[in-house]
Amino acid sequence: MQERTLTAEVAPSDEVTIAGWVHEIRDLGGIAFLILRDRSGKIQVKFEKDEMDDEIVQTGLDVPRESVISITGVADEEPRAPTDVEIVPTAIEVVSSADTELPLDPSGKVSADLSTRLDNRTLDLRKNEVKAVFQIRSEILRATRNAFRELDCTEINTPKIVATGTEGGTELFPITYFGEEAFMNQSPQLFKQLMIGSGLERVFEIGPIFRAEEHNTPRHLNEATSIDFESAFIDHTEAMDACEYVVTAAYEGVAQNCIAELETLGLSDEFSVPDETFPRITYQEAIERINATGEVDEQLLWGDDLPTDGERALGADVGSHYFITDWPSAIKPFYIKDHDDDETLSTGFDMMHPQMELVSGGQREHRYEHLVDGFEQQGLDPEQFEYYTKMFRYGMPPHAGWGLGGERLVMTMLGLENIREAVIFPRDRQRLSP
Ligand code: AMO
Repeated sequence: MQERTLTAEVAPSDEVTIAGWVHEIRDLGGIAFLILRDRSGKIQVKFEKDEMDDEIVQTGLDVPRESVISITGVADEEPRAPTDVEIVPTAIEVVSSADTELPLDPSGKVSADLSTRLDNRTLDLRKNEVKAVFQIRSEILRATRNAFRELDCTEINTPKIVATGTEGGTELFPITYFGEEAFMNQSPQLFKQLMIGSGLERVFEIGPIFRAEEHNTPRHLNEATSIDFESAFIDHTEAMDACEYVVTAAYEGVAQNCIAELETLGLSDEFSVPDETFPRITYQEAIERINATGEVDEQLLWGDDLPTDGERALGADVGSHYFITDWPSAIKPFYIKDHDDDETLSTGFDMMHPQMELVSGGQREHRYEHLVDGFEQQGLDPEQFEYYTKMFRYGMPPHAGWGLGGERLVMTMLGLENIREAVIFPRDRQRLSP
């Protein structure tokens, strides 16, 4: 490819070739301006009609908006230009012409509904405020990975095509695998636990999870990104410490490295990194506080799941990220260990943003007999999970961990109204393409 200078790097008196999208053309009569956009920003290109080659002027002013063009020219200082420099072209090439009618206006002057935007994500991402969300998402993943490394974790990748599910039998997507029934994995849960016995001891994974749930809500996806952590020789309280550390590191990364993006989203003033210690309240206290808010139709009883309106009422009451601990064992999965001194009480925890659940985790059942009993109690056939349970007979240390919803982290951090805004190509009840 011909050498290309990014618009942000163009300095006065440089002779450069720039390439990107036609953002805008302003024809003022004798003089016209084309604004060219690339990943670094925008630059003004000046056409003085009487003093320039007709063909260059014609090409530059006739090219449809959003076409990809390449321009060679000399940069001049120009205080009236948006970046204080403008290019006077000596050559112009239309690299890829855009249709004159676009399904979505990338300048954002004409607004589009979410469905049209998702159908045309390529054009939608040309808007700065949409691009900013995904640049921040990228930073969140970088900062998260970095935090896990600081915690001495090894990054792993586990299979997404599996023979059995773990998070409740009804939420699996079945597929055909060489004539046999298989499923898209709901969680790396069992695999990350298997790595605890391997000697890696501390692992993390950032990858897709597939949930066939019927929910069609602003905070559920059928394909989501799970940020999973698992560590040997820690209990549930230390797993919560690690959770606080990773989530605050994600906020810190964004605060430090996404200043322009936060500004684009109008969040510069209100963005703040949460305090690293999140309040830890028990499930018992949670239901009492929810009941006291009067926001739920029926008073919650021990053993009830927390309804969405209850979670919201409690979140408003607490006002920051917080944990709910000590859940009734009966409503936590088989792989979560009960308290040693009270088998009705689980070591499972949830980490909540005031608006919704972000994380589930707990200390794991590492004692073989208890684990097998747990499968049976949950109506799962332990034989189907033999590949997992048998490793608990060959030296499995106590361990704990958690799973964090990547999109929910992005959504709550940026105050997005719909989780689909935090995924480039969301999968939901209505959407299988693009
Ligand atoms: P859980 O099922 O609670 O736990 O999932 C963990 C976190 O993942 C996110 N999440 C989702 N986000 C968007 N759409 C969905 N359909 C969806 N489902 C889950 C949430 C949730 O808190 N194996 C355990 C974790 C563990 O114990 O380590 C698990 O999967 O933010």
